[in-house]
Formats: sequence, structure tokens, C-alpha cells
Amino acid sequence: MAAPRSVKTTCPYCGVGCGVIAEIGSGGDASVRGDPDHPANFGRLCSKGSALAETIGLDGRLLDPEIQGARTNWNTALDLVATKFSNTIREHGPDSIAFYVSGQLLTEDYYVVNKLMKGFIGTANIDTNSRLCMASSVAGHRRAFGSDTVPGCYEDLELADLVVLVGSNLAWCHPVLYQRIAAAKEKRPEMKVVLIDPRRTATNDLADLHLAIRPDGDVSLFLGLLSHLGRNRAINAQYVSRHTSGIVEALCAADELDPYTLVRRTGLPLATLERFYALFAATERTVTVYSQGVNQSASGTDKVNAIINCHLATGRIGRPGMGPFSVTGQPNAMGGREVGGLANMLAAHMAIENPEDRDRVQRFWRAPAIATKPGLKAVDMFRAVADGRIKALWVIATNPVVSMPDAENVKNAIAACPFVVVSDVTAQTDTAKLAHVLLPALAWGEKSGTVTNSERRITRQRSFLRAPGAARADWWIVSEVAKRMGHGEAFSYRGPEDIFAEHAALSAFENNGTRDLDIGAYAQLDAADYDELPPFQWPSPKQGEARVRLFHDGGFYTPDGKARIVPISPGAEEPATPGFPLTLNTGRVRDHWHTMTRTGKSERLSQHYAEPFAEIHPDDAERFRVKDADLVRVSTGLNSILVRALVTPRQQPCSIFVPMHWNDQFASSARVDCLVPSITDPISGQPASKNVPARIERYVAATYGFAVLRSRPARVPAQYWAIAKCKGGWRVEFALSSEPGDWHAFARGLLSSANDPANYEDTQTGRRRFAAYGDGHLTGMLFLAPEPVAVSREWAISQLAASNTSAGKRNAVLAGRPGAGVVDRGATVCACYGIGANEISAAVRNGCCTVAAIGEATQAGTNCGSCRPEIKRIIHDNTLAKAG
Ligand SMILES: Nc1nc2c(c(=O)[nH]1)N[C@H]1C(S)=C(S)[C@@H](COP(=O)(O)OP(=O)(O)OC[C@H]3O[C@@H](n4cnc5c(=O)[nH]c(N)nc54)[C@H](O)[C@@H]3O)O[C@H]1N2
Ligand SMILES: Nc1nc2c(c(=O)[nH]1)N[C@H]1C(S)=C(S)[C@@H](COP(=O)(O)OP(=O)(O)OC[C@H]3O[C@@H](n4cnc5c(=O)[nH]c(N)nc54)[C@H](O)[C@@H]3O)O[C@H]1N2
Ligand code: SF4
Ligand SMILES: [Mo]
Repeated sequence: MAAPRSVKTTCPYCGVGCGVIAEIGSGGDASVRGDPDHPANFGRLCSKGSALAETIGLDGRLLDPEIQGARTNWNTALDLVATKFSNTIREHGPDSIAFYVSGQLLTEDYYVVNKLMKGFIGTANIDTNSRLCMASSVAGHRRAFGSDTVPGCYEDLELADLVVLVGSNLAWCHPVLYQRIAAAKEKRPEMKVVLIDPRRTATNDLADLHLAIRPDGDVSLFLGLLSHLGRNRAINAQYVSRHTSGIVEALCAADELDPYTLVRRTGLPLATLERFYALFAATERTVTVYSQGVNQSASGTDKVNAIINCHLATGRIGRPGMGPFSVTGQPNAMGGREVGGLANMLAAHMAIENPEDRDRVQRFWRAPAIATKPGLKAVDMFRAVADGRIKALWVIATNPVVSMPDAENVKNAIAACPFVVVSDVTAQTDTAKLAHVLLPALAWGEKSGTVTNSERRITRQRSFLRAPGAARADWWIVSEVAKRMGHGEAFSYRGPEDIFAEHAALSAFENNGTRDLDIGAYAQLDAADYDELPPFQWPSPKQGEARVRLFHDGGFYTPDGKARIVPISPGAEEPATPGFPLTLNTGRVRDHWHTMTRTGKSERLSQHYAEPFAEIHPDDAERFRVKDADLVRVSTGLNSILVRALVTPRQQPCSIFVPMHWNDQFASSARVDCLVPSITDPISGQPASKNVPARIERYVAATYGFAVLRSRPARVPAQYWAIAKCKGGWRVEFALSSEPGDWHAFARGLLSSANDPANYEDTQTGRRRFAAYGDGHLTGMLFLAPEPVAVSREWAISQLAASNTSAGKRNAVLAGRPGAGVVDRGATVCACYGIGANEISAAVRNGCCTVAAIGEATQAGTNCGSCRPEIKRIIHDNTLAKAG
């Protein structure tokens, strides 16, 4: 029997880039824990990181290449891809093909695919899902600093006296950074946190001040701040004159915003704004963290620069506890930017528009055909697919049918494209379904390479699982296609270490301090060094020192070495859209990752939210006659979807929030990007995914249903359905627009039962229940009602796992409620230990009034801690209820 092994690697989810230790037991079972030595997390993990071991199973994996849905071998598939691409280029030119890649690729994969496209095929038609994610930050950085540089590091979040969080739900999306700030604040309670977000998110738990800003009021808010800094002598004159240009113009532009307009645009009272401005002006150690509430906007780049301007004007940049801080979403959003994965970048932070840079990269690669102009950005790329300009498309590690704006048209465009290749790890995704050729990639745990996190820290991902089936590394797949297209010499890598060394060498090539990205210290590394490579931050040049922070003494990468304080105007006001009185905001939930191809495999992570939903303020619910748990149709000028209503005062009136995760694999009609038009920021090309005029209507169903099933049904014959994994099987929510003629036949079908399931029917209320058994065990339960089904979901799920042979237990099942002495746990709050809201409420009623006390009583919140903000809220709500 093999001895247990442990391997240090990195979490494949968010850009915090936590170090994890994967342990493989003697029986081959894997477990995952936080790496206490990794400088991003020092041992911490969030709910998603903690559940990693649950998502490495092979169910649903793509394990062989497929052509038109039929399994094939690598040679046949690769020959076909190379031939088709070569023929298309010959007939229609290099601009007739496009690659759409992902911030979830490793740096080595990314480097190779970018090299093939920009240096050997000779077009820059390669863009990435980072366009939907980080493009505005990249554009803002380049406009201000002359380079795409994140100046600070995570430690600054702990050293700051003021942390401003703008459009960032850190508690759910960067949970370990949230925990680091929470721990710092506990030690130094005088530390202040301000949250700027239209919603009262879980992150608000940490905030001393919440500015529930009007959607897209951010530019105005930060112009107001700059103006305040100017008027109150808070400008750092020395820093500004030595290291920046543009302050006078920027202040003039900011001063044009009168207080009335400021209040209207931000939706915030002047007194609240003044409070924030005074706090910012008075606090030297300030970090401003921002993510998608800033980037994903038609004014995204201006938002970024409006924030950076305030830091440059005060000289608060690159010193401990200070700086603007764009936190990245995907595990390797930064690595992708480093290798130049965006259509308007070259490799190693060089610029495609710059002839010297192009010449340098071409010489280094010995490339036959360097791209001479920026390629199509994601939205334009799929437009070109739609109108036939792109004739061959390769999608790698992303699911655009779900995540691109105007998703239904993106789907139609891909479906009509003459040749589509998809490389993925999952067999069935909404995008993979449209592929002519499907290529199986190695997944996390199997693949090997590096990623860069939000603080410019490069960490190895190491494999600890054997490659399953015929799956291969993404860099290998791309290199094999490159070889077959005649570029063998430039793509003959032996392993990821060769690619990393080449990337490091290019970053240092003719650099001499002229480019921020320099990891020349690693250009000579060999396989053994690579194996051992500890986490490190860039820049890390061969000569000179590695730097943790940049720009405290200027040294910007502009021609004159000065940063640009960019004059920004508040822009025109968007007129209201008749017929669409609400604003649709979209984003993330705590336990799901994007299109759910991985988190959807974990029963634990699927319990926090098991259904797509729209958060609606109680006033709007009343106005549109929607009750909590009703179904609602959410419509925009483009399309409509059907989701569950979740009525909550955390939402601002006149706006609703719908998560981005649900797709056609998990729900009937919940792809929110079908509703989002492809409006983009004019500078960055990033789509505005967070502010769409919308309306809601209650969807009146004839019957509502809930089922738990041991195996996933082939089909749910209902107008609305949503399915999620649960302990022992699957849970299904559904609704029917009309009653089926034969309820028994319907129940047999859904419960996949040969016999008539046991049933109970209340003719007065119209409620029905069915329970199917096989081998003395419950195989499925079905609850139907003319109103949303009120049965306890957690109790029903627990019945799947329990044995129900006794008549008494069977009766309890049909009664649809817990029997005596059985606790209904309520909706899952703590994913790690499966503790529900009812259990936490009960503990509060029994006298626990702190998160720590709840933890002692129930275990909730004592592992990863991602649920602590919600536990706090339950304590708060119960205390209020008691007081009232
Ligand atoms: N659990 C989980 N974590 C993730 C991910 C995931 O899928 N699941 N994905 C990762 C990725 S790739 C990314 S990019 C990050 C994203 O991380 P975040 O940016 O934190 O996540 P979002 O939920 O997209 O949006 C953040 C907030 O922006 C707010 N917002 C909307 N409009 C505005 C506005 O006009 N102004 C302001 N100030 N705020 C606004 C929204 O209400 C929302 O709460 O998360 C990463 N982490
Ligand atoms: N409305 C709205 N839309 C959004 C957003 C929003 O906030 N609102 N956020 C946007 C943002 S910030 C992002 S980052 C995107 C994310 O959107 P996507 O990138 O489309 O989402 P994922 O589900 O992460 O897709 C990754 C795909 O790669 C596969 N995969 C995983 N690992 C590997 C691998 O190693 N190799 C290969 N070849 N495949 C792999 C997965 O199975 C999955 O199919 O969505 C964007 N879309
Ligand atoms: S915060 Fe959570 S999801 Fe992000 S890297 Fe760390 S463990 Fe993974
Ligand atoms: Mo992202």
C-alpha cells in the first residue's frame, strides 16, 4: 500500500490564490487543507476551497476527444483541428479565425496559445473572459501608470486604517481576504471599513459605513472626493508635483460636478458623502479595493481612474497600508495579463501598438508573422462570429453561452459558426454542446503550472492526481495543433517548466527596467527548480531586488516616468427606459463558481442556494404583487428568464439582483446573460453586466412542485425547473403551467418508478405527495401544491439518506413533515458542517449571542468561516425579533 502523499498547490477558484495542501491517502482518497506557509492565506480556506476534494471526481468529466459527438483519438482530432484552421487561414486570411480563452488557464497554457496566435498565425484575434472581468482595471492601470501594475499587496489590507470596498462583495467572492481584514479589525477596532455597493451584502457585516450608491454613481462619488481633497488641502503637493501630471485639469473637471448633481447621481445624502470624504481625507493609511461593481460598467475605466486619481493626489500608493487595489476574480486573471492574453496586448506586458515591442517579441520568438494590430475584443469577436467574418473558433476553459452578454445571440452565433473547437474538462456544458470538436483537458489536481494572484504572487499548481482517460494539458493540446500547422520548432516544449522559463526570459529580454513585468531571476530555471519553486512576487529581475510594492517614489512606466491623473467628466445621465422601471444587477453567490461546472458537483456547495433567484426589495415586491418564494419572470429589452423571488430589504428599492451562475444544465430558463445587452465600456471593451433596465412579473403556475430523487431525472417535464445535487441524490424545484391529466403517470415519470408510488392527496387544498420505494428504501419523493411548496427541504433530503422501512416512518414521509423528535435544520448556512438557519436561530434563543458562542454550540462557522457574516445576521435578526 502506498504511503500517504501531500502536495503543495493552489486553490483553482478565486484570485486570492490560497495555497492548499492536497493529501492523498493510502487508499487513493484525496483531502485538501489550507497551506499554513502560503503568504496569501496562512492556512485559511473558504467554503469553496474547503470542498475542493468533493469536486475532483470523474462524474461528468470529458475523458476522450470527440468529433461531432463521437469518441475519437487524439491524432484524428488534432489533425482535423490543424487542417481546418490552416485551410481557413489559407482561404480567408488569419483574421478569419479566433480563439476565446480564459483566466482559468495556467500561465504556461496561456503563453503558448497567445504565442501561436499573435506570433505564428499572425492575428491578435485572441481574447479572454478576462475581458468580462478585468479589462477596465487593465485599461485604468495603463492610463494612469503606463503599465498594468497592481501597486500593493495583501498585507496592506491589514495595515490600513481605512479600507474602502467599492463594488466588491469580498465576504463571498474573496473570502480569505475578507477574513484577513476581519481579523485585523478585531485586533485594531479603530480600523475603519467603508462599503460602497447598492446592495447590503454579507460584506457589509464588516463595514462601519455602507454607502448604498445608485448603480453607476461611482464616477461622481470619486469626483466629489477628489474635489473635496482639493478644497480641504488634502493633496500631497510634493508627490503630485514630482511624480504625476494632470492634477489641475483633473481638479477642474471634478469641480464641475455641483452638489445637487452629486447627490442625484450617487443617490446619497450630502451629509453621508461628507462623512466618507472627511474620513478618507483624514486617513493616510487608506486602501481602496474594487472589483466588478467598478469594472463591469459602461463607465468602468473612468471609475478605475477616478479611484486611482484620489490615491495619486494624496500620494497614497505603494506604501504600507495604502493604495488602490484591484482584486482579480479568476485564479490566473493576472497570469493571463502577464502573457498578453487580451486582444489588445502583446506578451510580457508589451504593447501591440508599439512597433519596437512588436519587433522585440518577434525576434525573441523568431516568429514568422507577428500581429500588427489589436484583435477583436470578446463582444466584437462574437459579433464577428455571428456575421460570418470568423469562420473557425476555438474556445478554451470558458463557457460563453452562459457568461457572455447577449448570451442567446452568442449561442446562435456559435451554433452557426462553420468550425468550433471547445477544450474543456466537463462533457456537458452549454458551450460544449455546440462544438464540432471537443478536446478533453486536464483539470485541477491533474494539471501542472503556475498562476499569479491579485498581489502579483506567482505560485505553482502541482498535480497530485493521475491524468484520467485521454485528458491532456491545455499547453500540450495547443502545441500539438501548432506543430501540425507547421510550427514544430517553436512549440517543442518538454513540459510546463520549459514554457515558464521562456516566459521569464521574454519578460527580461531587453527590459533594463523599462517594463514592470520582469521575472528574469527565473529565466534559467530547470525542471528541478520548477518543481520546488516557492511562491514569489514580481517584479523579480535577475539583477536588482524583487519588489513587494511599487510607485511610492514614482517610477511609472510612462514616457516621462510620471503617473497620469486623468481628468474625468461625470458623463451624460442615462435616461430612464420606459417599461423597464427596475435595474437588474448581476453577480455571485458564496458557494457557486461561475457556470457551476465544478461547484455544481458538490452537494455541500449546492445547498446554500439551490435555485436561481431574484432578490427584490419588499416595496417592489408589493408594487409588482410578488410574494417571497413566488416565481418571477424577469425581462429586459432583450429577453426574459424565470427565477424564484427572494424578497429582502438588503436590496435597494427599484433594483433587483440575479446571480450569474445558473445555466441550461441546472435550470429551465435562468441564464441571466440572456438579459444583458452587449453594451461595453468605450475604452476597455468590458461589458456592463450590472446595470440593465428590467421589469418583473409574477409567474402564476397551476402547480408548484418539489422533489428529492436518488438519481438525476433525464428530463423534468415542467415549464420551470431547477435541479441541484443534495446528500443522497438530487433536489428539484419545479412549476407547471397546467395540471397534467394523470398525476400518477406524472409521478411515475419524474420518480422513474415502474410502480405507482405511494401517495397522499388532500382534495380540499389540492396538495399531493408521492413517495417511491425500491428495495425497501426511499428512491424519491414528490410534493405538489397550488402554491409554492412549503415542505422543509432539509428534512426531505434527509429522508433520502435514511432508511424508511417502518410503516410509521413511511407515514411521516407522506405527511411531508418531520416526525416527533426530528429537528428541521432549515436552509443551510454553514456548508462545512451542514448547519441550517433553524439550528442557529435555536442556539440564539438558547442564549448564544456571539458568532463564537454559536460555533461552540453548533460547530457552525468554525471551519472555513465563510458563513460568519450570515451567522451574525441571524443573531442580529433574532435579537431584533426578541426586542420587538
Ligand atoms: N463565490 C464566488 N466567488 C468568486 C467567483 C464566483 O463565481 N463565486 N468568481 C470570481 C471572479 S472571476 C470574480 S471577477 C470575482 C468578482 O467578485 P465581486 O466583484 O466581489 O463580485 P460580484 O458579485 O460580481 O459584484 C460585486 C458587487 O458589485 C455590486 N455592484 C453592482 N453595481 C454596482 C455599482 O454600480 N457600483 C458599485 N459600487 N457596486 C456595484 C454588486 O451589488 C455586487 O455586490 O469573484 C471571484 N470569486
Ligand atoms: N451577467 C454577468 N455575467 C458575467 C459576470 C457577471 O458578474 N455578471 N461575470 C463575468 C466574469 S467576471 C467572468 S470571470 C466570467 C466567467 O465565466 P466563464 O469563464 O464562462 O465561467 P466558468 O464556469 O468558470 O467556465 C470555465 C469553463 O472551463 C472549464 N474548465 C475548468 N478548468 C479547465 C481547464 O483546466 N482546462 C480547460 N480547457 N477547461 C477548464 C469548466 O468546466 C468551464 O466549462 O463570467 C462573466 N459573466
Ligand atoms: S478565498 Fe476561497 S476560493 Fe479564493 S483562493 Fe482562497 S480558498 Fe480558494
Ligand atoms: Mo471574473
